[in-house]
Amino acid sequence: MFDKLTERLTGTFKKLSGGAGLSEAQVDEGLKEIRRSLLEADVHFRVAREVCDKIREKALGQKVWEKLSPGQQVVQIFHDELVAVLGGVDQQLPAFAGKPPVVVLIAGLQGSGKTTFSAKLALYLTKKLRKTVGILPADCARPAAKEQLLTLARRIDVPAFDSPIERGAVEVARQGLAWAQKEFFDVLIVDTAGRQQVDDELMTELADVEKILAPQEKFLVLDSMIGSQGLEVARTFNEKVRLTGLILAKLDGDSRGGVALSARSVTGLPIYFAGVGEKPEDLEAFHPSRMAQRILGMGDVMTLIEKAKESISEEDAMASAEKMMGGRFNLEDFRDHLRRMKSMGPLEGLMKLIPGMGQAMQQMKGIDPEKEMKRIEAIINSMTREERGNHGILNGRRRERIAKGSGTTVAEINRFIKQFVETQKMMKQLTKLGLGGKGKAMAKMAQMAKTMKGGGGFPGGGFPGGGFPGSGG
Ligand SMILES: Nc1nc2c(ncn2[C@@H]2O[C@H](COP(=O)(O)OP(=O)(O)OP(=O)(O)O)[C@@H](O)[C@H]2O)c(=O)[nH]1
Ligand SMILES: [Mg+2]
Repeated sequence: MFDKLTERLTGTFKKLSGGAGLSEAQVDEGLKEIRRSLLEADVHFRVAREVCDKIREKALGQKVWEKLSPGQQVVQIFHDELVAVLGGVDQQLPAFAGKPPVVVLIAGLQGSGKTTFSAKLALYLTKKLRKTVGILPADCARPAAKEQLLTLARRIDVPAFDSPIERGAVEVARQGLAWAQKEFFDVLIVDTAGRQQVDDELMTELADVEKILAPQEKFLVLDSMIGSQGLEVARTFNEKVRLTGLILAKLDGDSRGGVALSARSVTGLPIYFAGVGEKPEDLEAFHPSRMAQRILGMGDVMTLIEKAKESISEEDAMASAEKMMGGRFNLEDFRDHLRRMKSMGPLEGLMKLIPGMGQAMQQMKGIDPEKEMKRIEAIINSMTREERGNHGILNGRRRERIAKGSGTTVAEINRFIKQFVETQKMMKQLTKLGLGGKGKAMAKMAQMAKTMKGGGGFPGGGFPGGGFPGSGG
């Protein structure tokens, strides 16, 4: 049911995971998306704002982005925030213990899933908690309601009271309680009537029934599909009968999940159970952390972030490598290549992802690849398009102009062009050598980089974002 939300957030975090550090503006950009996703999932606007404010506070407060990438950190913070919104890590189910019979009142709007949940809870209490349970049909508004519950009770083999529904809910409550006491049930589950919407008659009846039964637990069943107006329902019921917990029915449907996220936060009530089907067995304890992970698609988001990073860099690396391999690249290609690399984040981390690069990097110690890249880009930027396409036309006058434009010297330009030409040549030779697969080619290139170190070569030329050891000095 959270598919849509998960999809949106995955996209957002994928975007966030691109850079190395996260600026305040980027955090805000990401949060805008998160907020939009939440609102689209029918999360109450106030809850969405609160969640985002908290994430922002935590994300910006955390200055050191060391172990996790920024995207991952935001995911982590968001995850923790979701868990908190959904009830916290330590949420526990009620024990249903106390002076018997412990009465559990089930309330909610029409069709929300009260009767179904009554049977589900009865099955849970008898099977899981080994309690003796009685079911009291107290929905006197609809004659068929009692029959529905009696049928369910028979199916799960739990005793149910033959309520005199024609005498009204108050009388049913009185007789039902006496029955439960006589039978020594540990728990009495009371299914009540629903309404199209919260009205006074319903509330008065509920209050009267409550007075007689003095229920230990008062659960409100919320249809997960209802959207954020479900919150109004929860609030009103809570005002009248002071609920003790929420149940989310139909969580198996394709609702957008807003109720799950908002209900707890707005009412302050714990969500205890989730209905995940029509059968009495289809009940789950509500786990905030599991739900948060489900919303986030946590595992998936994490691996996606990693995958995205790796596949982008490797694919790019391969594409460039292929071009380089034939020596079919000009200065324009070269600059595009540099730009693409720069937009992908920290060079060092990126280079480590490329097979064979780790070693080559060892050889480049002492050279700041970022700085080097900037310098080279400045040089290429100062060329005309024609020059970038054909370096052969770079005569003395042109070189002088380029040096001025890029804040370098003619000697530097000369050195750079020489290295560029050598790299082209080298790449052509490599191709002639007929290196096998791409991976092998990369390894070979890394090795070349090593041997060329200090020889005025251009070892980084063929590598994505590679440094240019010879060109700096
Ligand atoms: N898929 C799914 N269907 C459910 C779930 N809970 C209830 N339903 C279905 O929702 C419909 C209404 O459920 P009921 O339990 O009768 O709801 P109610 O609140 O007792 O309805 P009223 O007594 O008429 O107010 C039925 O068709 C149930 O089978 C659930 O968790 N998942
Ligand atoms: Mg019912």
